[in-house]
Amino acid sequence: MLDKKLEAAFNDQINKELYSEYLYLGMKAIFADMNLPGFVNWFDVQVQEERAHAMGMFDYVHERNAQVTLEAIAKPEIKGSTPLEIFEQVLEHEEYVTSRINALMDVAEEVRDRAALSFLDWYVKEQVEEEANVGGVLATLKLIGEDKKALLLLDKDLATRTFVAPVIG
Ligand code: OFO
Repeated sequence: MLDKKLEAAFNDQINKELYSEYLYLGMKAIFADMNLPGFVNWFDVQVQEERAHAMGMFDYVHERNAQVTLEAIAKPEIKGSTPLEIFEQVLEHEEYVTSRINALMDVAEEVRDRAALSFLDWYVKEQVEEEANVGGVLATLKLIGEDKKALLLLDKDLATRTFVAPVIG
């Protein structure tokens, strides 16, 4: 059983993970329009990761004999149009998600749910990786500037990213 306040916080985070999936799907479409298949691949992996993050919580809520309540997923708001601007938004978004995972941990702490805290540790570590991964691409994009050849080299590099289904919890 989950405390009702914690159950609501988990449901809110499931919605945010699904929004992340939708946001990255929107970004994938922009890179497809730019003819940058490596970036498309990078976002495709990101989309799958976000779905896995949402499903990890979805399954956990059920495992705790609590209820999943799905809400509407907001329209993704993509602010920029260049690779650099889009990755600035991705980093900003991941920092926001980190803050939400921390807020979820705060609720688990408040209701003294040690099992949930232990489960959420995985997400805390995952957010460190997410921010590092995005920050790496962003740093490279800043170095590249207007150099189109260098952008195509980065695109080739991003084409090698693969999705590995995470073992959550
Ligand atoms: Fe689910 O980590 Fe990104 O948003």
